[in-house]
Amino acid sequence: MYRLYWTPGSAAMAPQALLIELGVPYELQLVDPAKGDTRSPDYLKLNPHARVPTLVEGEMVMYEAAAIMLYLCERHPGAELAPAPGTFQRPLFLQWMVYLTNTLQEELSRWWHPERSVGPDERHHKLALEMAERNLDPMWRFLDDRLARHGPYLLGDRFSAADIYLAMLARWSRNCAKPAAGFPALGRFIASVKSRPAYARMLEQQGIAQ
Ligand SMILES: N[C@@H](CCC(=O)N[C@@H](CS)C(=O)NCC(=O)O)C(=O)O
Repeated sequence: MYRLYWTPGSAAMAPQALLIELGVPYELQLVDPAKGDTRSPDYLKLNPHARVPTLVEGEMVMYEAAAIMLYLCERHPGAELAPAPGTFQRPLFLQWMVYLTNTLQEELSRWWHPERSVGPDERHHKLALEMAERNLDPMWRFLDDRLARHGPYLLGDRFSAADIYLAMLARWSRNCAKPAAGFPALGRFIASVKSRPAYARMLEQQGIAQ
């Protein structure tokens, strides 16, 4: 039995959708950073960074959404949500997972939290947001082009956990001047992932309408 600590709309979205895709037993534990849940002594023992998600399985405790995705795919190879080690598409899968978490997610985090880049003075936040948008634009263009030429998924015809991750990150851009959903191939991709029963169920569990 897995236990996933989550908060709505957070980086827990992708691991949560993956647990449902895998069809494995899991329970969800809601933690609300706004109420200080992530700073409670008990939660800090699980995740010293006071962030979500955190995955617990018996004695095993881990955080970092992308690492959780990789671990779950490894634990349940039969679901084929990641190419197996040694297969042709494995390097590409790893490339996408790391690109998404290390590059796209980081820039989106800068958009959501300008104070972490330029400090608490709100006069500087506009510039930080503009910089993040400027950096995000070529990333969305690149992904849109990739999906248009080699899609419909990041691994071509093969759906994988990386697609779940990208759909989550795409949602985080919904309030940007140029949201991911506005790019044609990305828009089709997002609609396709959202139409999967597991992803739709995750959105329902999180109380997210779109
Ligand atoms: N790199 C981490 C980032 C986790 C993260 O920043 N989570 C956010 C929600 S998306 C969070 O817990 N924020 C609460 C806070 O900063 O207090 C991951 O991908 O798991």
